[in-house]
Amino acid sequence: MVDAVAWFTRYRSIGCQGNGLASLQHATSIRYFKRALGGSTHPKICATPSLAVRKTTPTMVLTEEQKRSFIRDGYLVLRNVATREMAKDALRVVDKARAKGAFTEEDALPDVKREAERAPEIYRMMTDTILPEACEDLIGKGKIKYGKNAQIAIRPTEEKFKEKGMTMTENMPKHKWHIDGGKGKYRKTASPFTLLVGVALSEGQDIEENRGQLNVWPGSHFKLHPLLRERVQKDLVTDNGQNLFGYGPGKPDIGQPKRVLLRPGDACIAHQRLGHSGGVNLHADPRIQLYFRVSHKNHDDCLEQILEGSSVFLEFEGIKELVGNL
Ligand SMILES: O=C(O)CCC(=O)C(=O)O
Repeated sequence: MVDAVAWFTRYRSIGCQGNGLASLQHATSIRYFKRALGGSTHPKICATPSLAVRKTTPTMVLTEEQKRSFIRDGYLVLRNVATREMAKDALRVVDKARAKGAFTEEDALPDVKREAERAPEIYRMMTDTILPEACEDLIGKGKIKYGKNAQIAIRPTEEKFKEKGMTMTENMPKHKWHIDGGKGKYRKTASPFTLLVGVALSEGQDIEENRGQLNVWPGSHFKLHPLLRERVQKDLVTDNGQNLFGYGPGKPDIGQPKRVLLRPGDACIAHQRLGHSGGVNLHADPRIQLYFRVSHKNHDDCLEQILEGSSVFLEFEGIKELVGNL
């Protein structure tokens, strides 16, 4: 019964940032209801400890308003995709790995880190939520595939910024954004995946202060897509593929950053071409977040086309009517 109450509470609270009840969706409610009654609603996950192809369902979780805001801003916040309990379980896995020394700057224990990133408590923060359906709503039903692993992203307190006099509320420098690169063929085409999906684990990120939140540059996907094409064509992507526009202040001006305010179990889905960054953390506690990378299942076959194609939404079959000629 307690579970059924918890289900009802979640059923009511899944929604877009600033629009708590907007996406009350039948299919989502059925999923949680079945889970509350003890029925298995878990996606089919292979025995391998990495993110595996998930059985897709013919459901729709995003409202038209949410899809339109994703098109406009390049990102979308979804509240309560995972329960607090799921987030706490995942956090325990991270804490254990940290206690063993993983996630130090030197990455002294990569195996411990890898093991943590493959733990079921971690990847179910993606697979056992509405996030796969939300990604399918954008990319197309039955059209998504996952990157190999989850990423555990930790942002410890950054004393050096405090020493430099940065205040709790001032914006991070406007050029401190990046978009993710990749290696090999992904480096050459600047398109390692289609969507970046972040799920918050640590508390305190819902406050408008520098607490290490993900920062996004809303709308920058429109500007960066053609600029990136130009860079690739001129062979200007010269760093190690992690940051396609380099790091200095000579980068294109894409406006001001916005902190993405999340509570544990909330998620943010961002277009791969959106300028983003982990924010400065001036708070006493480390910021802990998960990232999953999702692609259109034919992503590798259309890398050239993505680069040449005029639309930044080429792979977004689920919203093509709303995208129109953008
Ligand atoms: O730590 C964060 O929130 C940002 C992570 C990030 O920018 C990335 O993984 O590309």
